[in-house]
Amino acid sequence: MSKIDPACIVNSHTEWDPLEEVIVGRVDDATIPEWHVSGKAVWPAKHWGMYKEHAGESFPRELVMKASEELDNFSQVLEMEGVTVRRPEVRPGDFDRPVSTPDFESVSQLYAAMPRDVLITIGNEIIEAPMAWRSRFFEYRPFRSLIKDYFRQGGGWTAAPKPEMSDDLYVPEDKWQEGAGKFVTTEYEPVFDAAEFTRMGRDIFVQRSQVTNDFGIEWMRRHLGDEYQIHVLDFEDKNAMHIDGTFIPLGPGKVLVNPKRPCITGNHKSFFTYQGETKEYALPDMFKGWDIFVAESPVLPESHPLYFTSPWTASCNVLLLDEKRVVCEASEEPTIRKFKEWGFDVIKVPFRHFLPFGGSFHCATCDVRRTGTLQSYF
Ligand code: ABU
Repeated sequence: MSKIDPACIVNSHTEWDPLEEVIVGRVDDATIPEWHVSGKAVWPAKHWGMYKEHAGESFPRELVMKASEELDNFSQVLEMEGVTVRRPEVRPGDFDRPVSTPDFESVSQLYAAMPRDVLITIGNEIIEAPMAWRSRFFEYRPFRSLIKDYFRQGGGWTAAPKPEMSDDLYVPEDKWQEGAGKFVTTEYEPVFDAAEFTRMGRDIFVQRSQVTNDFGIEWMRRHLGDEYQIHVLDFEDKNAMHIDGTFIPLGPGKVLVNPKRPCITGNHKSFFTYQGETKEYALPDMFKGWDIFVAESPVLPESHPLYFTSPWTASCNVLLLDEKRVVCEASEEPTIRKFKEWGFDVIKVPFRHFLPFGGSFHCATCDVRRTGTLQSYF
């Protein structure tokens, strides 16, 4: 018999149960992190010069301001849909000052824009992730007053072991080579970003990536224990970082997939055409009978600045308010049309100025409570 209490202030088991309470990030004071091999493994090459020359400076202020307005508007939309929204606390100097520990120094920190990267709610517990970038070592801090408040009200709270982040955690830059299955993080100690895990009740899916190592996945497996099964999926993605732009659960028996990053894990194969080519999508057998929805290509112009990620977050990184309602980026017309064809009610929210910071609606949030109980969907 599970000890999980569905009436707890912290309670979330899937990406699709009805959303009751959520944390929405803040992009205020977002600061350019320093150049490091862990970023080189994922950041688009056209922005490398910015990291090398402007670390410690603000991202373009006008962009930060517009992104911040979009987050405020998104929060209001969620509230109008009946969701309670909480926001982190950003204090002056949180990000634009150097970090120094016995193991490393970094000229700056980053932001509190992406709660999904640093926090994950599993059942009645909020887990703080042991993130892999030095610039994100203290990223839990703007969220601590919220987490303490949830803890006081009965929520569970665990901080995974803080990584040392010495040079031993990273492949040195002169040895680093990009390629499928090549990772910049070693197995020196457990690291993961919370957005690497996606939840479908008792089954949780994760990928080994540039920021999540096998040691980190094993930590999560042992921490969660026998009530959960952790499944590792492999995708064709040499810059892999976070599963929520690649493989997105939409409800029991439904998953959204990124056609540019096919899954290469199992024997349950589906086929689709992408840019004139037939692509194979190979999931574990447990997905037999599931609907595989193929994401539409994003319409974001090539010239749009994306400092951290590919444009696919614009079409894939959606937020479900329940099994019917989905929040999509307002300019992504093909994505909106597809979701309507698939039977969803689409809530259109403008988010183009936020996208440059590395994610969309899923990344910018962290579930605190969704109505529901722990179930098996397979
Ligand atoms: N959480 C951000 C996902 C990044 C990407 O898929 O490009």
